[in-house]
Amino acid sequence: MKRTLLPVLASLFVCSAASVASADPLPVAPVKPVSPITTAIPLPRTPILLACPDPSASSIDFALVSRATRFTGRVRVTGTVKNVGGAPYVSGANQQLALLYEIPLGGRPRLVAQRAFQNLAPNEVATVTFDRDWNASSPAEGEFPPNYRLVISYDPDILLDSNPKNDDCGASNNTRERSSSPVNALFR
Ligand SMILES: [Ca+2]
Ligand SMILES: [Ca+2]
Repeated sequence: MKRTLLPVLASLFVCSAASVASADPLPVAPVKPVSPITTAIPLPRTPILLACPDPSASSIDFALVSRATRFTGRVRVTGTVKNVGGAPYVSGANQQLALLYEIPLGGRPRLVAQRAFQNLAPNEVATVTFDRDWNASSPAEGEFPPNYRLVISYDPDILLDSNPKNDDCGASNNTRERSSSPVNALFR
């Protein structure tokens, strides 16, 4: 009797030991204190605006003016010049132009529209538009749509005219080019 009882008691002890072990709460890892970030320099919320006039070729947009068939219609290309500087742009009437070029794939730029602009307050815009027929199933428009280029053109003497209020302080943003492939998406 004693011989058969011992293994049963031993197994009971093992079971109870295991159940006690599993009921133990998991060890909690000590939480490391988060060190405060003292070296990071806070970024400015808005880009630094220079207190000077800066007309820029800010965008080229496409819109469907009217639709004739499934794949054809009339399209408007709009180039937007915006004074992104922190000071007003104040100039003479004929000293600056917004030029819009169409550039076929592998071809030469062709001036398709121009617009004289004059004074621009900060964030004020001037636009130049060009309307044309479009065939989204053609090779020249559907398959290989042209690029459009917006250029701000100044009177060559603009820096010598004794008027600092028309001296563009950012020359790198005076040209923008964009593919017209989004036009074909307007027909889908
Ligand atoms: Ca000037
Ligand atoms: Ca500029």
